[in-house]
Amino acid sequence: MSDRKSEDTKMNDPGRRKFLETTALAGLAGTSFGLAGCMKSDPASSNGSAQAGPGTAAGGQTQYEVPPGKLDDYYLISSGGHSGEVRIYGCPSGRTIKRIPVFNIDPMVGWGITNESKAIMGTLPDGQLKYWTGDTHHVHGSYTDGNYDGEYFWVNDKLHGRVARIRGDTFETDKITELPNIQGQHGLFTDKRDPVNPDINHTTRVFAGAEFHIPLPNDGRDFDSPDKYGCLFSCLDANTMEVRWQCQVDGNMDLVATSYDGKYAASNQYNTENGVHYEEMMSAEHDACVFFDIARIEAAVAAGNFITIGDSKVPVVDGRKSANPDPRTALTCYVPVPKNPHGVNASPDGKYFVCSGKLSPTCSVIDLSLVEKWFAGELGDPRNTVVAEPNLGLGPLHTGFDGRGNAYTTLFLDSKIVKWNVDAAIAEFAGDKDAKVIVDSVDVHYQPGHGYTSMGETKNPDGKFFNSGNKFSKDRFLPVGPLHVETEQLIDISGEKMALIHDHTAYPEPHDAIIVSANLIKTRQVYDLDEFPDATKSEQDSGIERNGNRVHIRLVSRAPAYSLREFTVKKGDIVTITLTNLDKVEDLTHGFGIPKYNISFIVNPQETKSVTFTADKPGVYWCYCTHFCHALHLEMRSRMIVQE
Ligand code: RUQ
Ligand code: CUA
Ligand code: CA
Repeated sequence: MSDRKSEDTKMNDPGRRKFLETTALAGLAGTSFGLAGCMKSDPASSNGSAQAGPGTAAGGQTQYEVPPGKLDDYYLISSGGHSGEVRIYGCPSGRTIKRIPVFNIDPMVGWGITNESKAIMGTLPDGQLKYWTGDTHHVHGSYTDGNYDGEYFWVNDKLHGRVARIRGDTFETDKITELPNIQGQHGLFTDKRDPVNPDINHTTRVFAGAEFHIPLPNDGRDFDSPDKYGCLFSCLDANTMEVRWQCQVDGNMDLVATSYDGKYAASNQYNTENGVHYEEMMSAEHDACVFFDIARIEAAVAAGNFITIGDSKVPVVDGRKSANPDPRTALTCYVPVPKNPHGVNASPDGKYFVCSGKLSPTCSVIDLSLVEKWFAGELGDPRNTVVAEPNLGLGPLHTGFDGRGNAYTTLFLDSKIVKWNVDAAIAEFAGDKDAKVIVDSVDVHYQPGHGYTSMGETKNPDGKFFNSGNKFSKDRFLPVGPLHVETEQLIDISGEKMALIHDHTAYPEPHDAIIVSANLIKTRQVYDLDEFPDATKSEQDSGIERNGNRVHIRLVSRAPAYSLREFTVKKGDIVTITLTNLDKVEDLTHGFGIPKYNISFIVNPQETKSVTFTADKPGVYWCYCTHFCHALHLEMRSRMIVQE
């Protein structure tokens, strides 16, 4: 067993940390980022990891422990990056509770294998999956009155430009939409209220920002004329998952935030230069945060002021600066912020959007009431919407809030979380030299990307926890070869000082997540047979139906047996097996695997799923239950005979 204490000492060795930071900076200097030039001495005090923070009870046990038999207080719903999945962790324990296949194939549940999941993922005319890779970054939930209602969660696929919806009652993906004429679907956020009808106080739209500019349409034209490429912001209907409209912008888009009053969505832009190489993308001192006036865009669509692009029927409005010279009619407002900014986050009081500077050591605080003034033609320069720009440290990426007026920003290069006071930052920006902006900082291990607080993206932040999603773990866990696991670190933010509580591992590579109070989520553990039109309702109804060379096997499972002990098909038959699990007991899931046929899936209590394959290999195949279900689980088999 390794010695925790000596590891802590090792990590707190200042020489070691310096080495890391210097290496990171040297790497950047080598690519002429020129960060050293804008780096003052680190304003965040270096107080090291608070290993014995608040919450350490007598006896060495901490209040954060979730003892056997007890449940976590929160669901931490996280993206899984290029695994293409979404994960659920318990918080504060850090225990992995579920991996939800979304854009990937998952042979455990049969995602990408069953006909039902293939229909959601999308198939080509030959029935093969169109894509089975994805890259998930941002998970956001449905809201009612500014709070999570637990009904749905959405996640982006940066790789193929898609948005998926996950049901909050079963935590399974139910719809996937591919967005037309975009690439690099990165930022995603749900709306929280209707901009026109305030009685609609729940989520009805999902916004998606595209990061890469491409020829419009991308059919081979203009490939060598990047100045003609374009980038579209998309709005999906949260209910139907159809794309309602798109808005063309100057530059690209990175992350997305939405206002609590429903009026605005915004996206930070790191490439207002429209560059194709990184030197070009970082040539300007300011990029922008672009605001979308949702009501005006929808009025423009209703008035027919749109085009369509290529084969897509989706209305596209023009949000480029040249098309919007008058703020009083403009669809978009471009607020200049330094420099290649990354995340944009909404403060829970509904007042501010905070854009992290990434290549600038600052965060820009944008006042939404001033954005409204700009759109009313009363502000002039959109830069006047910026009410604070505190200097926080190197590589600020994402910001969370505690509901007590403090913000917590991840510093990628400094490997720190810095806690700062928003009002003090505003006072400092207005000239108050004594404003105490930085409240505290804590080291994380290492290079944090996203950071987010418990309930911090709702009107009801509870100010208890901040999770730091770190991009490098190096020596934090037992090494397992070249690929290290990622570290997620939980920090207690309930006091004045932050306290690092624990590390947990995360398989590469989580980006953003949300921390949702467990009492807001209501899941179901047993399906209803009637939800599945093709369910087989009893053993007597199971059997074989043949129609030419198409054979349909109806099977039911009830522990410890399948309804058919054997079934016979002929070589060349196209076989569909529909399996209904008649067990009603919670947690009584069965599996179904067919050797040599690449078939494996599970059926939960009262669930029906199907698979289709060509019986091209004669012989005997023991279809067996893959999911441990009963004392006779091993005996739970059916024999498929494929006749020559
Ligand atoms: S990103 S590390 Cu894909 Cu949300 Cu910022
Ligand atoms: Cu049924 Cu194992
Ligand atoms: Ca730039």
